[in-house]
Amino acid sequence: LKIESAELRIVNLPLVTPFKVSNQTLTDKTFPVLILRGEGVEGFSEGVMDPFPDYLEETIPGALGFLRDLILPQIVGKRFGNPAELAALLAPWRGHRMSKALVEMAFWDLWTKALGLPLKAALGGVRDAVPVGVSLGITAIDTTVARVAEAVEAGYKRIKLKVAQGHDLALLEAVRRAYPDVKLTVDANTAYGLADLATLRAMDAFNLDYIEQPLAVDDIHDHALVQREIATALCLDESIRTPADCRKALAAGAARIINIKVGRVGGYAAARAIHDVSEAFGAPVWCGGMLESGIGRAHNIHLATLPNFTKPGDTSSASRYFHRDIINEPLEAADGLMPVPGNGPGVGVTLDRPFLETVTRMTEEFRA
Ligand code: OSB
Ligand code: MG
Repeated sequence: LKIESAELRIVNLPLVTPFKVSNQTLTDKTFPVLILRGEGVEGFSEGVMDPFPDYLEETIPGALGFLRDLILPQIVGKRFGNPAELAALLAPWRGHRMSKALVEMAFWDLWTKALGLPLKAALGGVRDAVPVGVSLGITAIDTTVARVAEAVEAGYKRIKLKVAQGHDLALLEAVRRAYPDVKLTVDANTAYGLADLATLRAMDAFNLDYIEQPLAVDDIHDHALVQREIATALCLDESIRTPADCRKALAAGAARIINIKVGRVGGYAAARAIHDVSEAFGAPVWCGGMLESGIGRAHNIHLATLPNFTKPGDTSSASRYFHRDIINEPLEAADGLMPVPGNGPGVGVTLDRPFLETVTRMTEEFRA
Protein backbone atom coordinates (compact mmCIF):
# COMPACT_ATOMS: atom_id res chain seq x y z
CA LEU A 1 0.00 0.00 0.00
CA LYS A 2 1.67 3.19 -1.21
CA ILE A 3 1.06 6.44 0.68
CA GLU A 4 0.58 8.79 -2.26
CA SER A 5 0.01 12.02 -0.36
CA ALA A 6 -0.62 13.45 3.10
CA GLU A 7 -2.57 16.44 4.36
CA LEU A 8 -1.81 17.87 7.81
CA ARG A 9 -4.25 20.34 9.34
CA ILE A 10 -4.52 22.25 12.59
CA VAL A 11 -8.17 22.50 13.58
CA ASN A 12 -9.88 24.55 16.29
CA LEU A 13 -13.36 23.87 17.69
CA PRO A 14 -15.06 25.78 20.53
CA LEU A 15 -16.17 23.58 23.46
CA VAL A 16 -19.83 23.60 24.53
CA THR A 17 -18.68 23.76 28.17
CA PRO A 18 -15.23 24.88 29.41
CA PHE A 19 -13.31 21.90 30.81
CA LYS A 20 -11.24 22.50 33.97
CA VAL A 21 -8.81 19.93 35.37
CA SER A 22 -6.29 20.26 38.21
CA ASN A 23 -3.81 22.36 36.17
CA GLN A 24 -5.62 23.77 33.12
CA THR A 25 -8.92 25.11 31.78
CA LEU A 26 -9.87 24.46 28.15
CA THR A 27 -12.47 26.65 26.44
CA ASP A 28 -11.75 25.38 22.96
CA LYS A 29 -9.94 22.42 21.47
CA THR A 30 -7.03 22.77 19.05
CA PHE A 31 -5.76 19.57 17.43
CA PRO A 32 -3.97 18.21 14.37
CA VAL A 33 -5.78 16.12 11.77
CA LEU A 34 -3.76 13.90 9.44
CA ILE A 35 -5.18 12.52 6.18
CA LEU A 36 -3.18 9.89 4.26
CA ARG A 37 -4.15 8.90 0.71
CA GLY A 38 -3.41 5.83 -1.40
CA GLU A 39 -5.10 3.24 -3.64
CA GLY A 40 -8.08 5.55 -4.10
CA VAL A 41 -8.96 5.72 -0.37
CA GLU A 42 -8.05 8.04 2.48
CA GLY A 43 -7.32 7.31 6.12
CA PHE A 44 -7.45 9.92 8.86
CA SER A 45 -6.69 10.46 12.51
CA GLU A 46 -6.61 13.14 15.18
CA GLY A 47 -3.73 14.05 17.51
CA VAL A 48 -4.18 14.53 21.27
CA MET A 49 -1.25 16.87 21.94
CA ASP A 50 -2.22 20.27 23.35
CA PRO A 51 -0.97 23.74 22.36
CA PHE A 52 0.97 23.78 25.68
CA PRO A 53 2.58 20.93 27.65
CA ASP A 54 -0.08 20.68 30.36
CA TYR A 55 -1.18 17.01 30.23
CA LEU A 56 2.15 15.47 29.16
CA GLU A 57 5.21 17.07 27.53
CA GLU A 58 4.09 16.90 23.92
CA THR A 59 2.81 20.04 22.21
CA ILE A 60 1.36 20.95 18.83
CA PRO A 61 4.40 23.08 17.88
CA GLY A 62 6.71 20.16 18.73
CA ALA A 63 4.52 17.76 16.76
CA LEU A 64 4.59 20.05 13.72
CA GLY A 65 8.38 20.06 13.70
CA PHE A 66 8.59 16.28 14.05
CA LEU A 67 5.95 15.54 11.42
CA ARG A 68 6.74 18.21 8.87
CA ASP A 69 10.54 18.06 8.93
CA LEU A 70 11.13 14.39 9.69
CA ILE A 71 8.27 11.91 9.35
CA LEU A 72 5.84 12.96 6.63
CA PRO A 73 8.51 13.63 3.97
CA GLN A 74 9.87 10.12 4.72
CA ILE A 75 6.62 8.19 4.42
CA VAL A 76 4.93 9.93 1.48
CA GLY A 77 5.75 8.06 -1.74
CA LYS A 78 6.69 4.87 0.17
CA ARG A 79 4.96 1.49 0.32
CA PHE A 80 4.06 -0.22 3.60
CA GLY A 81 2.52 -3.69 3.69
CA ASN A 82 0.95 -3.21 7.11
CA PRO A 83 1.01 -0.86 10.15
CA ALA A 84 3.99 -2.68 11.71
CA GLU A 85 6.17 -1.81 8.69
CA LEU A 86 5.28 1.85 9.10
CA ALA A 87 5.85 1.67 12.87
CA ALA A 88 9.39 0.40 12.28
CA LEU A 89 10.19 3.71 10.61
CA LEU A 90 8.81 5.67 13.59
CA ALA A 91 10.38 3.51 16.30
CA PRO A 92 13.97 4.87 16.29
CA TRP A 93 12.86 8.34 17.37
CA ARG A 94 12.49 9.12 21.06
CA GLY A 95 9.25 10.29 22.61
CA HIS A 96 6.71 11.98 20.31
CA ARG A 97 4.24 9.20 21.02
CA MET A 98 1.23 11.37 20.25
CA SER A 99 2.73 12.28 16.86
CA LYS A 100 3.61 8.65 16.15
CA ALA A 101 0.05 7.66 17.07
CA LEU A 102 -1.36 10.28 14.70
CA VAL A 103 0.59 8.74 11.80
CA GLU A 104 0.09 5.09 12.80
CA MET A 105 -3.68 5.52 13.36
CA ALA A 106 -4.24 7.26 10.01
CA PHE A 107 -2.38 4.40 8.37
CA TRP A 108 -4.51 1.77 10.18
CA ASP A 109 -7.58 3.52 8.81
CA LEU A 110 -6.10 3.71 5.29
CA TRP A 111 -4.90 0.09 5.39
CA THR A 112 -8.20 -1.34 6.65
CA LYS A 113 -10.11 0.70 4.05
CA ALA A 114 -7.83 -0.69 1.33
CA LEU A 115 -8.50 -4.20 2.72
CA GLY A 116 -12.24 -3.55 3.02
CA LEU A 117 -12.23 -4.42 6.75
CA PRO A 118 -13.75 -2.53 9.69
CA LEU A 119 -10.95 -1.21 11.91
CA LYS A 120 -12.29 -3.10 14.91
CA ALA A 121 -12.13 -6.39 13.00
CA ALA A 122 -8.47 -5.82 12.15
CA LEU A 123 -7.76 -4.96 15.79
CA GLY A 124 -9.54 -8.04 17.13
CA GLY A 125 -12.51 -6.26 18.69
CA VAL A 126 -15.47 -8.23 20.01
CA ARG A 127 -18.22 -5.64 20.67
CA ASP A 128 -20.75 -3.73 18.53
CA ALA A 129 -21.10 -0.99 21.14
CA VAL A 130 -18.90 0.08 24.06
CA PRO A 131 -19.99 1.03 27.60
CA VAL A 132 -19.24 4.66 28.39
CA GLY A 133 -19.38 7.18 31.22
CA VAL A 134 -18.72 10.90 31.48
CA SER A 135 -15.76 12.90 32.75
CA LEU A 136 -16.88 16.06 34.55
CA GLY A 137 -14.46 18.98 34.84
CA ILE A 138 -14.01 21.07 37.97
CA THR A 139 -16.94 23.42 38.66
CA ALA A 140 -18.76 24.70 41.76
CA ILE A 141 -20.06 21.73 43.79
CA ASP A 142 -23.76 22.41 43.12
CA THR A 143 -23.04 22.77 39.39
CA THR A 144 -21.22 19.44 39.40
CA VAL A 145 -24.08 17.73 41.26
CA ALA A 146 -26.50 19.06 38.60
CA ARG A 147 -24.22 17.73 35.85
CA VAL A 148 -24.05 14.34 37.59
CA ALA A 149 -27.87 14.33 37.58
CA GLU A 150 -27.95 14.96 33.81
CA ALA A 151 -25.45 12.19 33.14
CA VAL A 152 -27.25 9.68 35.37
CA GLU A 153 -30.52 10.64 33.67
CA ALA A 154 -28.93 10.03 30.26
CA GLY A 155 -27.96 6.52 31.34
CA TYR A 156 -24.17 6.92 31.47
CA LYS A 157 -22.56 3.94 33.18
CA ARG A 158 -20.02 5.79 35.30
CA ILE A 159 -19.38 9.31 36.52
CA LYS A 160 -15.78 10.53 36.76
CA LEU A 161 -15.12 13.71 38.73
CA LYS A 162 -12.00 15.79 38.30
CA VAL A 163 -10.51 16.52 41.72
CA ALA A 164 -7.65 18.66 43.02
CA GLN A 165 -6.29 19.68 46.42
CA GLY A 166 -9.11 21.44 48.25
CA HIS A 167 -11.70 20.28 45.72
CA ASP A 168 -12.24 16.69 46.72
CA LEU A 169 -13.87 15.40 49.90
CA ALA A 170 -16.68 17.99 50.13
CA LEU A 171 -17.44 17.36 46.45
CA LEU A 172 -17.58 13.60 47.04
CA GLU A 173 -19.85 14.07 50.05
CA ALA A 174 -22.29 16.17 48.01
CA VAL A 175 -22.35 13.78 45.04
CA ARG A 176 -22.68 10.68 47.24
CA ARG A 177 -25.51 12.30 49.22
CA ALA A 178 -27.47 12.80 45.97
CA TYR A 179 -26.37 9.50 44.34
CA PRO A 180 -25.40 6.89 46.93
CA ASP A 181 -25.08 4.05 44.41
CA VAL A 182 -23.89 5.51 41.11
CA LYS A 183 -20.58 4.12 39.80
CA LEU A 184 -18.20 6.93 40.72
CA THR A 185 -14.49 7.61 40.13
CA VAL A 186 -12.14 10.58 40.55
CA ASP A 187 -9.25 11.80 38.39
CA ALA A 188 -6.57 14.01 39.97
CA ASN A 189 -4.33 14.45 36.89
CA THR A 190 -1.25 14.24 39.19
CA ALA A 191 -2.46 16.92 41.64
CA TYR A 192 -1.53 15.07 44.86
CA GLY A 193 1.62 14.05 46.69
CA LEU A 194 2.49 11.78 49.60
CA ALA A 195 1.60 14.68 51.94
CA ASP A 196 -2.03 14.16 50.80
CA LEU A 197 -2.16 10.54 51.95
CA ALA A 198 -4.82 11.38 54.57
CA THR A 199 -7.07 12.87 51.87
CA LEU A 200 -6.58 9.87 49.60
CA ARG A 201 -7.29 7.51 52.50
CA ALA A 202 -10.46 9.48 53.31
CA MET A 203 -11.69 8.74 49.77
CA ASP A 204 -12.11 5.10 50.83
CA ALA A 205 -15.37 6.19 52.52
CA PHE A 206 -17.04 7.02 49.17
CA ASN A 207 -17.06 3.62 47.49
CA LEU A 208 -15.17 4.84 44.42
CA ASP A 209 -14.52 2.39 41.62
CA TYR A 210 -10.97 3.82 41.43
CA ILE A 211 -8.82 6.91 41.93
CA GLU A 212 -7.14 7.92 38.66
CA GLN A 213 -3.56 9.26 38.55
CA PRO A 214 -3.31 10.85 42.00
CA LEU A 215 0.49 11.35 41.91
CA ALA A 216 3.19 12.53 39.53
CA VAL A 217 3.62 11.22 35.98
CA ASP A 218 6.97 9.51 36.71
CA ASP A 219 6.16 8.18 40.17
CA ILE A 220 5.36 4.47 40.04
CA HIS A 221 7.10 3.96 43.40
CA ASP A 222 4.92 6.35 45.39
CA HIS A 223 1.75 5.15 43.66
CA ALA A 224 2.63 1.66 44.92
CA LEU A 225 3.16 3.07 48.40
CA VAL A 226 -0.25 4.77 48.36
CA GLN A 227 -1.97 1.70 46.90
CA ARG A 228 -0.73 -0.33 49.89
CA GLU A 229 -2.22 2.24 52.28
CA ILE A 230 -5.73 2.57 50.83
CA ALA A 231 -8.53 0.16 49.93
CA THR A 232 -9.72 1.92 46.75
CA ALA A 233 -8.05 0.76 43.53
CA LEU A 234 -5.68 3.15 41.80
CA CYS A 235 -5.85 3.59 38.03
CA LEU A 236 -2.94 5.03 36.03
CA ASP A 237 -3.30 7.33 33.02
CA GLU A 238 -0.36 9.76 32.47
CA SER A 239 2.19 7.30 33.98
CA ILE A 240 1.60 4.58 31.37
CA ARG A 241 3.23 5.37 28.03
CA THR A 242 4.59 1.96 27.04
CA PRO A 243 3.75 -1.71 27.57
CA ALA A 244 6.85 -1.90 29.81
CA ASP A 245 5.53 0.97 31.97
CA CYS A 246 2.32 -1.00 32.33
CA ARG A 247 4.08 -4.25 33.28
CA LYS A 248 6.24 -2.48 35.87
CA ALA A 249 3.33 -0.54 37.37
CA LEU A 250 1.14 -3.63 37.73
CA ALA A 251 4.03 -5.79 39.01
CA ALA A 252 4.87 -3.11 41.60
CA GLY A 253 1.27 -2.86 42.77
CA ALA A 254 1.12 0.82 41.75
CA ALA A 255 -2.36 0.37 40.25
CA ARG A 256 -5.03 -2.26 39.66
CA ILE A 257 -6.66 -0.66 36.61
CA ILE A 258 -5.21 0.96 33.48
CA ASN A 259 -6.57 3.86 31.42
CA ILE A 260 -5.50 3.37 27.78
CA LYS A 261 -5.33 6.34 25.43
CA VAL A 262 -4.06 5.34 22.02
CA GLY A 263 -2.51 8.78 21.47
CA ARG A 264 -0.61 8.79 24.76
CA VAL A 265 1.01 5.40 24.09
CA GLY A 266 2.02 5.94 20.44
CA GLY A 267 -0.63 4.05 18.50
CA TYR A 268 -2.72 0.91 18.20
CA ALA A 269 0.16 -1.57 18.46
CA ALA A 270 1.22 -0.19 21.85
CA ALA A 271 -2.39 0.22 23.00
CA ARG A 272 -3.08 -3.42 22.17
CA ALA A 273 0.12 -4.57 23.92
CA ILE A 274 -0.89 -2.63 27.05
CA HIS A 275 -4.34 -4.17 26.82
CA ASP A 276 -2.73 -7.64 26.69
CA VAL A 277 -0.22 -7.03 29.51
CA SER A 278 -3.04 -5.75 31.72
CA GLU A 279 -5.15 -8.79 30.93
CA ALA A 280 -2.24 -11.07 31.90
CA PHE A 281 -2.14 -9.33 35.30
CA GLY A 282 -5.92 -9.60 35.68
CA ALA A 283 -6.20 -5.81 35.52
CA PRO A 284 -9.21 -4.36 33.66
CA VAL A 285 -8.62 -1.48 31.24
CA TRP A 286 -10.81 1.31 29.90
CA CYS A 287 -10.47 3.78 27.07
CA GLY A 288 -9.69 7.34 28.13
CA GLY A 289 -10.44 10.47 26.17
CA MET A 290 -8.84 13.84 25.38
CA LEU A 291 -11.93 15.84 24.39
CA GLU A 292 -11.54 14.53 20.85
CA SER A 293 -13.61 15.50 17.84
CA GLY A 294 -15.49 12.78 16.00
CA ILE A 295 -12.32 11.50 14.32
CA GLY A 296 -10.53 10.65 17.55
CA ARG A 297 -13.78 9.54 19.16
CA ALA A 298 -14.46 7.04 16.34
CA HIS A 299 -10.93 5.61 16.71
CA ASN A 300 -11.40 5.31 20.49
CA ILE A 301 -14.64 3.37 20.02
CA HIS A 302 -12.97 0.83 17.72
CA LEU A 303 -10.12 0.36 20.23
CA ALA A 304 -12.56 -0.13 23.12
CA THR A 305 -14.14 -3.15 21.39
CA LEU A 306 -11.14 -5.27 22.49
CA PRO A 307 -12.14 -7.86 25.11
CA ASN A 308 -10.36 -6.51 28.24
CA PHE A 309 -11.97 -3.05 27.96
CA THR A 310 -14.39 -4.11 30.66
CA LYS A 311 -14.80 -0.78 32.47
CA PRO A 312 -16.81 2.11 30.97
CA GLY A 313 -14.66 4.53 28.94
CA ASP A 314 -14.71 8.31 28.49
CA THR A 315 -16.10 8.32 24.92
CA SER A 316 -19.42 10.00 25.66
CA SER A 317 -21.65 11.71 23.06
CA ALA A 318 -19.85 14.20 20.79
CA SER A 319 -22.69 16.70 21.30
CA ARG A 320 -21.60 17.07 24.96
CA TYR A 321 -18.37 18.65 23.66
CA PHE A 322 -19.07 20.38 20.33
CA HIS A 323 -21.96 22.27 18.73
CA ARG A 324 -20.95 20.83 15.38
CA ASP A 325 -18.51 18.05 14.56
CA ILE A 326 -16.06 17.68 11.65
CA ILE A 327 -17.49 14.28 10.71
CA ASN A 328 -20.89 13.66 9.14
CA GLU A 329 -22.07 10.87 11.45
CA PRO A 330 -23.42 11.75 14.91
CA LEU A 331 -21.52 9.83 17.61
CA GLU A 332 -24.12 9.66 20.34
CA ALA A 333 -24.41 7.21 23.23
CA ALA A 334 -27.76 5.81 24.32
CA ASP A 335 -28.20 4.30 27.80
CA GLY A 336 -24.45 4.44 28.30
CA LEU A 337 -23.64 2.46 25.16
CA MET A 338 -21.72 4.02 22.28
CA PRO A 339 -22.28 2.10 19.02
CA VAL A 340 -19.30 1.36 16.79
CA PRO A 341 -19.68 3.74 13.82
CA GLY A 342 -20.36 2.29 10.36
CA ASN A 343 -20.38 -1.30 9.22
CA GLY A 344 -18.03 -0.53 6.39
CA PRO A 345 -14.24 -0.48 6.20
CA GLY A 346 -11.86 1.53 8.37
CA VAL A 347 -12.95 3.84 11.15
CA GLY A 348 -16.49 4.06 9.73
CA VAL A 349 -17.01 7.83 9.69
CA THR A 350 -16.64 10.45 6.93
CA LEU A 351 -15.24 13.99 7.00
CA ASP A 352 -17.56 16.99 6.75
CA ARG A 353 -15.20 18.72 4.31
CA PRO A 354 -16.98 22.09 4.02
CA PHE A 355 -17.17 22.48 7.82
CA LEU A 356 -13.63 21.17 8.30
CA GLU A 357 -12.47 23.94 5.92
CA THR A 358 -14.08 26.65 8.08
CA VAL A 359 -12.44 25.42 11.33
CA THR A 360 -8.96 24.76 9.89
CA ARG A 361 -6.21 27.16 11.05
CA MET A 362 -3.39 25.69 8.94
CA THR A 363 -3.06 23.15 6.11
CA GLU A 364 0.06 21.58 4.62
CA GLU A 365 0.21 19.13 1.75
CA PHE A 366 2.91 16.50 1.28
CA ARG A 367 3.40 14.80 -2.10
CA ALA A 368 6.00 12.41 -3.38
O1 OSB B 1 -7.00 12.83 32.33
O2 OSB B 1 -8.46 11.77 31.25
C1 OSB B 1 -7.83 12.80 31.45
C2 OSB B 1 -9.27 15.55 29.23
C3 OSB B 1 -8.12 16.23 28.86
C4 OSB B 1 -6.92 15.81 29.36
C5 OSB B 1 -6.85 14.71 30.22
C6 OSB B 1 -8.00 14.03 30.59
C7 OSB B 1 -9.23 14.48 30.10
C8 OSB B 1 -10.51 13.89 30.49
C9 OSB B 1 -11.65 14.08 29.55
O3 OSB B 1 -10.70 13.33 31.54
C10 OSB B 1 -12.00 12.84 28.84
C11 OSB B 1 -13.00 13.14 27.76
O4 OSB B 1 -14.14 13.42 28.09
O5 OSB B 1 -12.63 13.09 26.56
MG1 MG C 1 -6.99 10.95 33.34
